[in-house]
Amino acid sequence: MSRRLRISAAIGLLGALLAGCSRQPSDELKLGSAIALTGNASLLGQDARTGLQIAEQHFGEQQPKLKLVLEDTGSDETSATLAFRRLINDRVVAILGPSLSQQGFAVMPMADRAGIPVIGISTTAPGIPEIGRFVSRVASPVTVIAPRSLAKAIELNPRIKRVAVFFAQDDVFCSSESSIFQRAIRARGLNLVSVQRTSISDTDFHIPVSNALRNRPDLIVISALPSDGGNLVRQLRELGYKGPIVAGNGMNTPNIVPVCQKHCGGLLITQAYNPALKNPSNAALLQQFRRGRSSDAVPPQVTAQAFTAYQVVHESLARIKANLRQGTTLIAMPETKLRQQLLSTLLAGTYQTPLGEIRFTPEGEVIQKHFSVARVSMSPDGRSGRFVLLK
Ligand code: 1QQ
Repeated sequence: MSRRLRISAAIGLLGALLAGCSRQPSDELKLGSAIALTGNASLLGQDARTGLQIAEQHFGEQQPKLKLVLEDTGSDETSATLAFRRLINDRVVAILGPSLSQQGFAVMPMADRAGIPVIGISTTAPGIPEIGRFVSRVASPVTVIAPRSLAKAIELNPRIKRVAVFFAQDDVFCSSESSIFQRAIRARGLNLVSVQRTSISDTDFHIPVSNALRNRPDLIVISALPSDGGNLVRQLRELGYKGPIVAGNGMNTPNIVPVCQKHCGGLLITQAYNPALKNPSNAALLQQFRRGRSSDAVPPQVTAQAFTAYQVVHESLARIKANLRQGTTLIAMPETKLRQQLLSTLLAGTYQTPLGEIRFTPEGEVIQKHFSVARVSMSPDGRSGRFVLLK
């Protein structure tokens, strides 16, 4: 053996001995994420990708190291199925996503059957955590979210009596959100004057808008996805509606701004994320998000939820790793055992995240404390908008 080889072998041995004595050997695991990067829902999926990439940078050098494997679910169930199949075949330790509940009901059972923890980033429809033992979410359910924006609209406009509702009937989340809105409208003694069924692929809303406006509503409540919802808002204003509009969670992204432009101004949308929150995770999210943007840029809700989903998996794996016998690794654990331990550790933990403190019910439902309602405020030229949180 040459002198150089002998020296590097000795250094290697010394390194291994030191690692064995003083700290656990390093681990690198694959973390899957399947989100909508194409199609209507990609306006939401882009926000998720930003949050995942920021989390990957932030947690990147901390053990265990997670390599993010990102797959595009498109905006339909078939593409989501292919994305989930690729991640399952890739033997990822967990899956974050998908973007829509409509896709979640189709693909989360696949991860559940494979025994892979799947954590919903933005899937808020009722029934998601109940899909199976391995299914949880960091997105608070629409039952908690929807009534808040309605309450705010009434607080701001106490004379509201007549409400018209629009919902995309071909998306399970939009239908269930609308049922919740409609129940809350009736429970407040308001008059539901019109219910208009639309589609997530609609671009022309002249007929449903005219039908609704004939009933002289003084509030309009929309459950739609970003591009159909944005077009609907624009056409409501173009056809003369001047009253308040409540938009549901499917339109909760600044990416609606290029669609409804100046007409987005005034929309009321409940937020599960408050950028003013002070904790280290949110500070990290804000700092990375603002790189290359303005110093007061605000991450969208889905960006914060995606960061949070990554964080809870990373912290849970770090906890499991800290309890391993000296010298052993997560990658050496049987895959099934590691995934089961990840699930039980994840559900047992409490996390300080950009969404505030969160934890989970035994069924995998997120428990989150704070919410607010934002009003969209547009620049005079209608080119840019901000989600301003109301008191
Ligand atoms: C769901 C949702 C999305 C429309 C918002 C990201 O909440 O499908 O459950």
